[in-house]
This record gives sequence, C-alpha cells and structure tokens, in this order.
Amino acid sequence: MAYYVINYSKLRIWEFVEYDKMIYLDGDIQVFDNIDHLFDSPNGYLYAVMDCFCEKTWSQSPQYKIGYCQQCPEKVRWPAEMGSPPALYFNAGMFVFEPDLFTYHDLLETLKITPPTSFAEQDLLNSFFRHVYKPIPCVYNFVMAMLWRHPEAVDLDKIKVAHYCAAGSKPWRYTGEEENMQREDIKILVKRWWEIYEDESLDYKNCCRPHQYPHLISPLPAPALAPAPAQQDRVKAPSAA
Ligand SMILES: [Mn+2]
Ligand SMILES: [Zn+2]
Repeated sequence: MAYYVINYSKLRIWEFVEYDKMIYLDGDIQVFDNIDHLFDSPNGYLYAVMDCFCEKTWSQSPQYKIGYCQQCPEKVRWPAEMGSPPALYFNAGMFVFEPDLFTYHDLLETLKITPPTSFAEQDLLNSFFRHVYKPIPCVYNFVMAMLWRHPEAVDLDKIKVAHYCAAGSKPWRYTGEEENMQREDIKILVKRWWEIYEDESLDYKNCCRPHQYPHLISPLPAPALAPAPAQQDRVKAPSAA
C-alpha cells in the first residue's frame, strides 16, 4: 500500500474548491496546444481519454488476454460468453473535473473500503466516476503506445496533449534503447518536449518582470534597530464598509 500513497495524494485536488473546474495533468505530460475549450464542457461529468489495453502492463486484465481494446472494439469483439463488455476505462494522467468537498469526502470513504488494485488511484477513479465518465478524443491525452498499437488513429500534428508514459519515453531520461524508442515518431515527440522545456518565453514569471522594481529591493535593517515608520506612512487598512 505504501507504494501507492503518492498516487492517492492525487485525490486531494478535489479540495481545490476555489476553482469551479480544473484540468489535472500528470508530470510526464506536455501540452502542445491550447485546451481551454475543455472548460466549456457541460458540468456534472468527468472528461478523460480512454486508455489502451494493448501493452504488457495490462497482461493481467481479461481485455489483454483476449486482445480486446476499447480503442478499436470492432477489431476483436468482446465475446458474448463473457457477458457485456467492461465499462469504458480512462487513463487518469489527464482529466477534466470539478473540485467538490462532498466528492472528495466520498472518494476517501470509498478508498477506505476498496482493496488496492494494480492501477491504484486510476482504478479507483474509474470505478467511482463510471456513471459520469465522458470519453474525449485521444489527442487530449495521447499515450505513446497508440503509435504502434493503433497507428490508424494517429495524426502527430493533431496531438494537443502528449503523455510520455511508455517505458523509455520520458524525455528527460530518454536513451532510445528501450523497445519502440528508436521510432521516428517517438523521436519527434521527445524533441517537441525539449523544445517546449527549453523555450524561456514560456517560463512562468508570476506577476511582474524580474527587476521591474529594483528601487523597492534594498537590504532590510536589523529588526531591533529599524525605526518605526512615521504615522502618515502607515498603510491604512481598507474599510470593511
Ligand atoms: Mn503519467
Ligand atoms: Zn489498444
């Protein structure tokens, strides 16, 4: 369980109730294009991209065992003798959600009575939100395996959000040695990550340019020696009226 503690800390984002709607993004995600329009999606749903079940990480799932993937359910159909197909399952590296303390409370209470499974918080979120989950196109959370598992669904130039989740694909420790990592499309996406990472014009600069007010920055006097400001210099608290 301890291994998963960091994963489950993700649930705390439901506490950010000063925001009506947010987009969660994993740390191994890069945004290529503006996705603000996702905030205009109707309330009351959780929006995310369907996962791909074709990689070995899914080998324990019935989907993987029969070669079924929700990305192309017509390729290998879900056999009737296995009952109805499983509910749609999203990748929890990116999702649009609405912070809410009641939801947060219910998530924690559900977690307490739910035995941990291999995909930790991703499994929990999928079960919890299964009735309000709405799939969005894979360009909003493009998982690398799509390149070799579902090439017919891929257009590199249309990717808005890339998720460097395949083994070996993390751009900051890319060696090109792992399986699939010598592909041209992977190299293009890794290069794109670095271009954004190194683009200083995208750095967050908070509220003002650095050194915009150099005259305000001077060494402070030791507190015991600092003269009290003159009465008229004191800032008046704004009236509450
Ligand atoms: Mn990730
Ligand atoms: Zn797949």
